[in-house]
Amino acid sequence: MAALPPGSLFLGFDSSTQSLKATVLDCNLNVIQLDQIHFDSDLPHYKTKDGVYRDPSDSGRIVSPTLMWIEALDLVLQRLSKSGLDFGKVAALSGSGQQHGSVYWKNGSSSLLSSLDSNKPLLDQFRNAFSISESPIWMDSSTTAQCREIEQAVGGAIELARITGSRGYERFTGPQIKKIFQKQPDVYNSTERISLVSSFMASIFAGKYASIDHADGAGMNLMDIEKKTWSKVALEATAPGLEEKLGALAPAYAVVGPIASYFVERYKFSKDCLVVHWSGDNPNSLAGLTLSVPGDLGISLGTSDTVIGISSDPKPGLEGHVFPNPVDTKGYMVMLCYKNGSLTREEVRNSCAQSSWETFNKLLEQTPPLNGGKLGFYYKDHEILPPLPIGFHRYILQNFNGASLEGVSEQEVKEFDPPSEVRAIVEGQFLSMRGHAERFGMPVPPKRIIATGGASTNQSLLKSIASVFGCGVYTVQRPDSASLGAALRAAHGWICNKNGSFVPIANLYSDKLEKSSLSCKLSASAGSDEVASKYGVMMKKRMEIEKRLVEKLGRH
Ligand code: 5FX
Repeated sequence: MAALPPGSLFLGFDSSTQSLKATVLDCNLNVIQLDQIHFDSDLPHYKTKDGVYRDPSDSGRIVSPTLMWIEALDLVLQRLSKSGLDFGKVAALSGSGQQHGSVYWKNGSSSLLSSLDSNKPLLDQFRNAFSISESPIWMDSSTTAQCREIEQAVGGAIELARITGSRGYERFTGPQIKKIFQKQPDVYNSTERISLVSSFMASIFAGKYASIDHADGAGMNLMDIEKKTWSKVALEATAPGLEEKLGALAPAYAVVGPIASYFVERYKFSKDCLVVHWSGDNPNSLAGLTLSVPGDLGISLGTSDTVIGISSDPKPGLEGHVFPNPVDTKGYMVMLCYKNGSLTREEVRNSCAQSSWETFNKLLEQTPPLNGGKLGFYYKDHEILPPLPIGFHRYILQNFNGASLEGVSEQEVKEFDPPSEVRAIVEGQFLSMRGHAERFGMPVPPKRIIATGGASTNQSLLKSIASVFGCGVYTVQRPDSASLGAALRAAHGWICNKNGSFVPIANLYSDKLEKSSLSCKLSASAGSDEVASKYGVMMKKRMEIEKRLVEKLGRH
């Protein structure tokens, strides 16, 4: 097998909701440089809040300006260059895109992509490239009607999940495309290509339309996850002439092509630098966290909280998602996604802990595990899992001793005292993850959990995860697993290309993991089995209450 050439660098990006990050790895897989553009503060003229626009006139519609992502790209490259990065050493680049978000290229834009003028900023050249200037993103929840229509047309929600890995989800790209086709048919007809955020950014770097990769493509309700081709029935249920607008799919480890001359001339990249297909942030996090066997669970605590794992034999159902594994030719990754993550924890921190994480952690640590039977459901935003609207719901379990649910009943209450409220949101979020992970067939207890994302630096949260799940919680050196994973995948794509066929990704790091930026350490030891088993009983009650809430209030 070819080795990574000495002195070579691998560049990974993460085009996420709130920022564009870049991570540079050397050939020993150590991070040597990082940079980041924050959309709200670095590009204030777009007037985004948390990187998005929430449309007050269309409930649940959440979009981001497509051009902002392009301007951020030029800016992050300028910053990397100013801080001394020699782009000429970059052997390959790849990236992560926030999943599901879509970009609509206007008829004729392919020639624009292939003839960029390196004397001009990217922004000036792409002003007229899109048929829609605001890209729908993963936070959008305005397409419930389209989800139900697509499910019905393919034979039901379970059938759509069996084919595409997920039932109809509002944020998935198929329902978003269907809404555009229904509400703005002229716009749909004037679109020659639809990209995901991932393949959109790859297209700019390659100077031609990049394929959607199999892992991110599974987040669209359009791809047959077994065959890894577009599903005819899902395409037909979504919009006419769609296959042509989507282009062919490709494995994530394949190469789109060499970097466009624009970047060679303007930033002095080598003309041999390869653009490896970009993928979704979650698939790339799986790579960056080096999750490799069933039983390894990744929990990302960020704007959205996600749980990811590996499965050789997934059973797609009404909850969770199944995607092809982005760094393997076989096997799948499974994922649960919560919209209410850090922003909702912050809301409780502000109302109960004087806006201070220190106070929040103190309150959490001073309350007992299981919270005296207090259970809470906190949705500051429309939740994805379960599909519930904005609202907080609090219950006290009567006669709860953790041994069984016999004789246990719940009483709904209006509020908790601040310490109980803090523990209720934390335990509630982790109990929900455990409950849904178990129901989805992820191994119980997990072998190990690797925590990542901004809030994974909070030791008190990690301790709670360890005691709710009953296993050790590890952390990686860097919380930005998506851009690190993208840089690692750039190296993986380079090796696969050099080798002329697929190479297992572990070959890249098996002899140097401990010495590389990919290593992880135990941050919270498994709590007691007794406590974990009591949490198991509490979790069952929580799932019962959740089911009733969905029946009463859920999006159907
Ligand atoms: C996954 O399905 C999601 O919607 C989110 O985790 C986005 O990927 C966040 F960028």
